Amino acid sequence: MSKMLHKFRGTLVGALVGDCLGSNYEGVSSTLPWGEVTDYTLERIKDEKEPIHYTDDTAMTRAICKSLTEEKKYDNRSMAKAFVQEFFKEPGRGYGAAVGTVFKRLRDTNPEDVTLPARSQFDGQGSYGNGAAMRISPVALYSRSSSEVQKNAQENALITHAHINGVNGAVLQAEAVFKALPLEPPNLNTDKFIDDLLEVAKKLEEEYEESSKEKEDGGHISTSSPQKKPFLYFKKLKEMKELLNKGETLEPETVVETFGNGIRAEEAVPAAIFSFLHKGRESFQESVNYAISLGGDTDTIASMAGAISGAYWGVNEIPELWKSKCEGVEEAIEFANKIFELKEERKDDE
Ligand code: R7I
Ligand code: MG
Ligand code: MG
Ligand code: MG
Repeated sequence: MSKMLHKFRGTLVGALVGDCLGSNYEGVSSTLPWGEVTDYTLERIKDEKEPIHYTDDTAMTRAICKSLTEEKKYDNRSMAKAFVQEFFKEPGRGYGAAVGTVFKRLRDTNPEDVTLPARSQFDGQGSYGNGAAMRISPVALYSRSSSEVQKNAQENALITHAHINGVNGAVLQAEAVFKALPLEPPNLNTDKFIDDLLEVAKKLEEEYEESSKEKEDGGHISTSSPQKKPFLYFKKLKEMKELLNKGETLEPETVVETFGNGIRAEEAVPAAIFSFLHKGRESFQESVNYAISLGGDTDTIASMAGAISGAYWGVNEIPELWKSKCEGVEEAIEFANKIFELKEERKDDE
């Protein structure tokens, strides 16, 4: 099997097992003792008779895979339709409290512009939840360049998340997966990885400043323009670089103080990238366990850390126990195969 196919499978299976295992703790307010997490993920799940269910993070990831492989291209209308279908088929997968409104509006009004309903969320500021970032890994697999990753991730995020932090969180998570794919473990240059992401964050945040300025210059400050919070991800990535260069194992508390562990994209995405860079260099398993130990939005942080770490390590490095216990592993592998084929075909039209 080609090394890259192995990594495509690792990405989708990694995202899946992170979601399934993390969901056991979603919403715990504090960090979790390492022993508690490993006792659950490496011992207690052995006795599970039923498969460990996936949540909305995976449901939406699968919807993206379905759209890509059916259309054989990136198409935002088809993405929106796939999300709506998936949501109404299984609304009980643990979706964010507000995003259901977007799906209802999409279904009931069938707008020409599928990003319209998301823009009226939260009094017009749009959602800054991590729901766009949590599902984005297939977009990173499908896209051929950083600029394609950014464009597709942004479009995809806008279907549900209009707030700049929700959107940019998805773009950075997609870029992290994209940049992990060509790396050859165990040699991970964390400074280089962060520097590349810093460049992306800087560009995104400058573009946003530029567009806010244009709005003001036009003498019209839109009430629907998202709250200004300049260079938020850039700042967090800078802090991440400093923390990682301390060269010691970092207590989850320190990480949570620095990045947060909540449902906001600006917290969960840095927490996930950090889990990969800090622990994913050792193994896939450590990365996911560490992400869970941060507490808070554990399914989502572990799923995003799992996607990046799976892109880095490949599917064979994901514990067999996890693959045998989580619901939907076969489908994740099939989708990875199909997206891999699709990308191979698209190579020829370059
Ligand atoms: O972002 P979203 O899809 O939720 C994803 C999360 C993940 O943890 C999943 O595992 C699942 O559990 O949910 O859904 P949204 O409803 O758009 O956002 C999630 C939550 O973030 C909202 O329900 C709000 O509590 C909060 N939130 C906001 N609160 C105030 N103002 C998001 N945006 C805002 C805001 O602008
Ligand atoms: Mg979830
Ligand atoms: Mg939830
Ligand atoms: Mg979650």
